[in-house]
Amino acid sequence: MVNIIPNIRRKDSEVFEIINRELVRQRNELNMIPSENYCSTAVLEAQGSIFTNKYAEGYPGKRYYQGNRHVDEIENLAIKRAKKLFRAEHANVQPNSGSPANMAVYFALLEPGDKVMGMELSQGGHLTHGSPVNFSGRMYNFVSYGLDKKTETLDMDAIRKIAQKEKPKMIVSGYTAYPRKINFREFHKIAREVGAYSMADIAHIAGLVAGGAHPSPLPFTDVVTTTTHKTLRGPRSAIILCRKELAKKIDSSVFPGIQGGPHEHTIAAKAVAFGEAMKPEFKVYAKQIVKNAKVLAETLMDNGIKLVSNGTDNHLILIDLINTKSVGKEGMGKECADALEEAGIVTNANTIPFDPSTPFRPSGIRLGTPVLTTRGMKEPEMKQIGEWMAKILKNHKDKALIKKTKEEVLGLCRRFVFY
Ligand code: DSN
Repeated sequence: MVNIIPNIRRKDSEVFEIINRELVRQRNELNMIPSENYCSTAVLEAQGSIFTNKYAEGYPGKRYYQGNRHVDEIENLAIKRAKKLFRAEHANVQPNSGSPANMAVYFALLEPGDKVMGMELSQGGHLTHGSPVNFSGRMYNFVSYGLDKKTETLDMDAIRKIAQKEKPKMIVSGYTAYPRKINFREFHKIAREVGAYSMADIAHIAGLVAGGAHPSPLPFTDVVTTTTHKTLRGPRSAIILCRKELAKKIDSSVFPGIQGGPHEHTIAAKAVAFGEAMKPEFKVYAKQIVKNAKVLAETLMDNGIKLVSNGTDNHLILIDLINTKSVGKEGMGKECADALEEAGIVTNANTIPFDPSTPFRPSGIRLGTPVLTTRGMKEPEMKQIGEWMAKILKNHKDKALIKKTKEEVLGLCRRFVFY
């Protein structure tokens, strides 16, 4: 890894040292943030490529600058691969990130003030799914749906009733903290019944969808957005997939509606990542992410840790610290995540459904297995990690235990070197 940045090393030791410290951190800690991944060095090389030098406002064959013949080749390749990978009629590979991708969809298909249905942020939605502090909640009239209080899972009958009553113009599915399967077909059916567009934001599970480890919302859902750097293991970016008849609206919403010059170096990296995700070994990877998450979830539960919905079907686990006996208090997410980090286990504090505390002091911890699986870890390692985590959560002030665990974590990390 160090070898692929020889020029930074030679020419800017200050920046090199910082990158190197981050490399050591990524190597020596167990990164369990479910929205992160370690992309391949091929993806890194493409993102660091000379395509960063080129302005290419417009789309392949219709650019506002000269000199774009190779840019067109790379963007067309990314589009072709995205469409094939996700069985989509149309792909726009220009969105720079997840939020602008969602913004482009809303701008394309809605008018300010239109009614939209999305999952409440505190129950697993996303800022761009109607949070009042986000442009989405300020520009559109979002009506929220949540989870069933008892099962902590989506109740499609309750969602249908809200849709029938509210008659939204769009229904958004896809979440950032939901550990269970999503019934995209039913979401699309409900949307059709009430005359709404169906939109799925599959950022978290895109890699599972591509690898056949989660049912796909395509080809039937009207519009699908996803970031490319989570389970999909590509560069930090996003894409929009949609039906042919919406293509023109979506494209002009991305450019010139929202963005200027597309980041063609990142588009090159997306093409590389889509190529990787088409390989048979990616299917094995996606399935292993889920197997790992299930074993980790079982181990945590066997060791007295309460999980939202009592388990997982995907890459993600949400710990409910209020109903974990040894913690048993609201607002403990940050304190417990800090203790885990001190031991080299990196997760993030998160709200749990119906959290009585605030998003700033949430009562849960969100974690996942994409990075650990990328590093080659399997079921035995998940058991070990689950036991370490449970011990720390039960004794999060025990500095001696944290120190000892950190050494054990380092030993495990050294056995599974990725970069
Ligand atoms: N920040 C992402 C996540 O962590 O889930 C969502 O955008």
